[in-house]
Amino acid sequence: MKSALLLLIFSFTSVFGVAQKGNKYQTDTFRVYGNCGMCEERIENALDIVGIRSAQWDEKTQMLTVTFVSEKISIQEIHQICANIGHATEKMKADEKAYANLHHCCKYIKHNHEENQNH
Ligand SMILES: [Cu+2]
Repeated sequence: MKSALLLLIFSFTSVFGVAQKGNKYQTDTFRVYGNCGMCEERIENALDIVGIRSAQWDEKTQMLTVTFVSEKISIQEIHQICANIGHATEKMKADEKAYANLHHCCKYIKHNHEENQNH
């Protein structure tokens, strides 16, 4: 009888532990510079990784909403991933090479006078 009670307590605590583990999602919204649907695809695909539950980038507002497991990935790393693929964020500059390789419609930096009109 005593051991059955102990078992009951054990199973309760383990179920509670699992439930807690599954609830460590964190959501953040921040600006990621971009232009179009291609940018959206590029950003969301790059963030389709372990530790990130969902990533939604909005073309009109240029805001990224990301839900992630803070134990697996940090918000800094998420900014870094965007920067690495050529998309600057409100905290991080874009990788220059990656930016240079973006499709011309995705180049979000606007110059006062157009230097290259080759498209
Ligand atoms: Cu684009």
